[in-house]
Amino acid sequence: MSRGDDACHGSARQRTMAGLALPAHKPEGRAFSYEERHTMADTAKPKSGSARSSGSKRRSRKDTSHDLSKENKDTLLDYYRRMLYIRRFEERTSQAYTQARIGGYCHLNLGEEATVVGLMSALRETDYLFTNYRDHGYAIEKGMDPKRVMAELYGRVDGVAKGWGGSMHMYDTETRLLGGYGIVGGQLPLATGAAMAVTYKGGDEVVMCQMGDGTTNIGAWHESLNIAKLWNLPVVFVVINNFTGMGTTVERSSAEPDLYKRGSAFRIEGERVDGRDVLAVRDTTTKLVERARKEQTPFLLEAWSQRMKGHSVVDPAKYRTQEQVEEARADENDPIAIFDAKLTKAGILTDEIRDEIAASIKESVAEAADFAENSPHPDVSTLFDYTYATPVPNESRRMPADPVFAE
Ligand SMILES: Cc1ncc(C[n+]2csc(CCOP(=O)(O)OP(=O)(O)O)c2C)c(N)n1
Ligand SMILES: [Mg+2]
Repeated sequence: MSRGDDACHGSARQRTMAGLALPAHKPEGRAFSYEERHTMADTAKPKSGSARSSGSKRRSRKDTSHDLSKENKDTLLDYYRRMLYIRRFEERTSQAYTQARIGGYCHLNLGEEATVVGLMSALRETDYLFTNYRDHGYAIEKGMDPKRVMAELYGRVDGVAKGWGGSMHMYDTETRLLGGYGIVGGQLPLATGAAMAVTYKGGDEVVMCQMGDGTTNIGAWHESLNIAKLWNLPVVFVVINNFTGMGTTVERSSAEPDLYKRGSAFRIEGERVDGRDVLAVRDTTTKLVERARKEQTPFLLEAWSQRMKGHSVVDPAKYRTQEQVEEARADENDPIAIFDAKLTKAGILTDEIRDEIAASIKESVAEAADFAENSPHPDVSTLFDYTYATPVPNESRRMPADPVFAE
């Protein structure tokens, strides 16, 4: 067992000392293979045997390609534009972070653009959204002004949360994104509570609760799914499976690595979708969201895709081999390259349109960065303004070392 294994799971000695007869972690624990990931989209319906055993009896890759002639061309180009917007916005964010213009933690949606756009295309404006810390793309897609999202990243007063939240805490009651949460699983009980409020008030809104694969082993997962089903709440739990929680693979952390099945203990129906395919995500999500609205009951959706970079901007992702990194960034896994090829083949996306879209996005993202750069930092006198729900006697705006604290 390596040092890393000890650090994560406790050494054999520690387990003995604790008087526990726990088995050592399975040494064969591993990530899904490339082939397994490719065949995952076939496994939307529960079946015997997990993806783990699929190596020996590989299924043929299902053709999930949509008949584009039935789609509105402008809508398809809009999806393309929105996905590319998130890509360029996140690249600019990464650049600003490495230039120390953005501080704190910072996690990007690179590689998840089709999932973000597909999910958001299935929601009504009045539906609610809760996400984890990987929230920039969702904020833009839910309707927040990208300039204000960038200003939030820069920690400036014009940010959506006045610069106090930063990357992980996008929040806006108007567009109904009720946060960005840095605590893994923190959003689940809140989303469940929001769905209860909707039911209590007799509304027809649906709550979407986004999270990562690593979140499905947190206590709040079990508590929230249980209550959501028990009380028949209109919430769609969405697991973004990028196969890793920081550096730990799904295979290593989940006894049931087919995550869409994880709702079965609560009798919550689950589906899995190829998160690189924007139309597949839109369709599957629309089906579940509308069922949640009509049937007033929760659903579970797993969307899988690859993380193009490390866990956060500063993570060099040394736990992945060069081959795995190349695989994650390859055109055949890149949701934008996949959609570009599809639209080009169908004659919908031409060189001229592509250039036009690219140029307008470049301009808009640059504008967002300029706006953030020119927005003021919050004044130090506002330091305590949003700390307490009710006013506290800090009119003096004195700092912690000042006498008011010594009284
Ligand atoms: C309760 C809690 N435990 C641990 C952490 C540290 N942590 C931050 S992100 C993360 C991994 C989460 O992975 P996943 O849910 O798969 O989301 P992803 O980053 O892959 O999108 C961990 C363990 C935390 N923020 N909160
Ligand atoms: Mg993950």
